[in-house]
Amino acid sequence: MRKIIHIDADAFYAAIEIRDDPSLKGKPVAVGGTTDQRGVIATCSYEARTFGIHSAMPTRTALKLCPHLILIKPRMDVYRAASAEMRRIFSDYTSLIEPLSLDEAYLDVSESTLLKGSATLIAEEIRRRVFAKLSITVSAGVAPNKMLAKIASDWNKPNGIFVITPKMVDDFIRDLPVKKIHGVGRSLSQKLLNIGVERCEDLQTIDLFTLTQKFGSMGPRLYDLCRGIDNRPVVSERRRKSLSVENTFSEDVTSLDECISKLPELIGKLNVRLKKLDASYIVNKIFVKIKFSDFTTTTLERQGKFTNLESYIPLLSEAYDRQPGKVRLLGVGVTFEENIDQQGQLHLFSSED
Ligand code: DCP
Ligand code: MG
Repeated sequence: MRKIIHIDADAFYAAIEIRDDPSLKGKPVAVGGTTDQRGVIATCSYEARTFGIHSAMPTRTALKLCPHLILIKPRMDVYRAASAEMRRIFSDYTSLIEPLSLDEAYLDVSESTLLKGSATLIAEEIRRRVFAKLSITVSAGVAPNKMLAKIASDWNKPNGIFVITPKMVDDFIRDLPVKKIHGVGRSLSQKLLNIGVERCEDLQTIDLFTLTQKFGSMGPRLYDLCRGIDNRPVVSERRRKSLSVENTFSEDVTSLDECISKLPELIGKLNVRLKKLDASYIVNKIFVKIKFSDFTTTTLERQGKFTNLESYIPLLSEAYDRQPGKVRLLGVGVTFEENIDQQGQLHLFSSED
């Protein structure tokens, strides 16, 4: 039997904004784009939610529902930093962490011996530590699998915890509306309603064969989920070894100069993506990739840490000279230092050195 924790921060972007400007506390606050840019709401405080405002709603609509809504532009860098802090706390309990978004992650703590091996105590401690360190609240769900843990973290949101013990699973799942199952969206839940299925208990009466006939590959999955069975493992994010951006041109590029003129945009995109990674990623090589019109591909890499035009032009020139002619695709990228652990410590030497 596994022990899975699902953590989800409450009104994440908005909570960070309120933390950094306490005068916003208790007010309807939304983070999102302005109306003139056809903006949408990324998220909003629970006060704003009482007006019917929610994520992905056009800002224009939100302001109609609540004219005194305080609208704040997103500060992704700050949210990203907060997310990294949270993950650092999680990593004290397990290395099996599967982030779903900046504010959400599954933790498999089955093997943990901390806090007497109690997943509930671990989840409580994580909630306390996140609040102490970041001054935001997170909700937690504890259950024997991912599906149930995710449902559980939503159960007592905001600032809540809910534990589904193995013994509770059968009773809990029976009453659960099928639309609460991850992957059962509006259209599927309508289809299920059309055949008289509203709760998991109703779904349990349909046999595997019929479910597969009606819902294809989703059938067997539904058969399991409505019984509270979900064997998906928690998969930790593999560390990136490299990062690149490339562009396939609508028309072949015919000279080196023209290739060089395409570089600034590519490098710009690369740098935007690099900024999104946490500080533990250290560039050690840069590379270019060229696909020629005959589909042969060449890449050329060089030691270096600067991702600017001056660094890429000589590389590109050299790679282009291998087969001067028409170019279909151009890419620029970097590889990262690999001897770095999750905490961002550089291990160039083993402990004996
Ligand atoms: N987000 C976004 N656009 C969306 C949904 C979410 O930009 N359509 C961002 C803003 C959220 C963050 O992702 O703060 C996390 O998403 P959640 O769905 O977890 O929503 P919140 O954390 O804001 O609220 P809660 O989890 O309390 O419901
Ligand atoms: Mg959240």
